[in-house]
Amino acid sequence: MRTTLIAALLLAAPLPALAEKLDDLREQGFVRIAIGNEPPYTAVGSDGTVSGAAPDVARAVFEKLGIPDLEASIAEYGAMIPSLQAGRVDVITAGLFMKKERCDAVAYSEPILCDAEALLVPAGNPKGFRSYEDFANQPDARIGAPGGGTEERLALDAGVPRDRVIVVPDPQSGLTMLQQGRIDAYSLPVLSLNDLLSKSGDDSLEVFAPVVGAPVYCDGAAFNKNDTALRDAFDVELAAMKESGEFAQIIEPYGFSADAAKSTTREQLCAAQ
Ligand code: 6CS
Repeated sequence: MRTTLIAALLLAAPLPALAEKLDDLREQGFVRIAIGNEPPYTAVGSDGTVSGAAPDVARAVFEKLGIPDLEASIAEYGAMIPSLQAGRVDVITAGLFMKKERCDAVAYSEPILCDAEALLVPAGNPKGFRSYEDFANQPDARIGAPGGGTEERLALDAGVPRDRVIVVPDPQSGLTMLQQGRIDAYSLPVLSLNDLLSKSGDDSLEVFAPVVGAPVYCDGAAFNKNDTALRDAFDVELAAMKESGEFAQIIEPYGFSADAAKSTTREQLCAAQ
């Protein structure tokens, strides 16, 4: 009898935490999200409107949880988790790819946006960049990548010296740095570079994808480890949207595959990289 009672009390424990957190957010009227401003994952219009596949999914889920709006703050990828842990944002909805070190630091939802890695290079790819190792093996090759981002980590892990992995603050800066010859290539996920190149109209550049040897990654919404009850409530609504087709209707116009996200799990992704 005693064990059953303790188990029942422990199982009941999350409910007050969830109810309290949801009440706080409903009272606040919005969820504070961290984004990167990297279309089609995330974007902030000139009028301040927030769009992109990640915020659009989050907006739909939180509406179902009774929180009608989002308040976005733009951050470098490497600053997003510290901001979440410090309580400056409620959730990261930015295409922050799941990998073990991040899965240890935050409470991810189930997968949302999946993509391969790519390189923006001069047309014809004259230096033959196909992998991050290629930059390590060419003594003067400089690769641009987001600070604290996956591509920066992949380049460093492939042996590219720190002084040849150039931190790029945002996609427009990366395009300009490449056009000016300050970097030899710029690395972001495929859909981000396709969007950047198509908007630039610069036919002297091309996208090489996928980067040989780099995994396909998926993101999830990333919650503070203390908010696993909120994360679980998010996942319930996300699963229902995946089942109903609403999830695909949101992300596929941006170029993402609903099937890719549905074909994997947080557990698999967090264990893999
Ligand atoms: O999760 C990351 O680190 C990467 N995600 C995106 C959507 N863009 C670049 C960034 O490095």
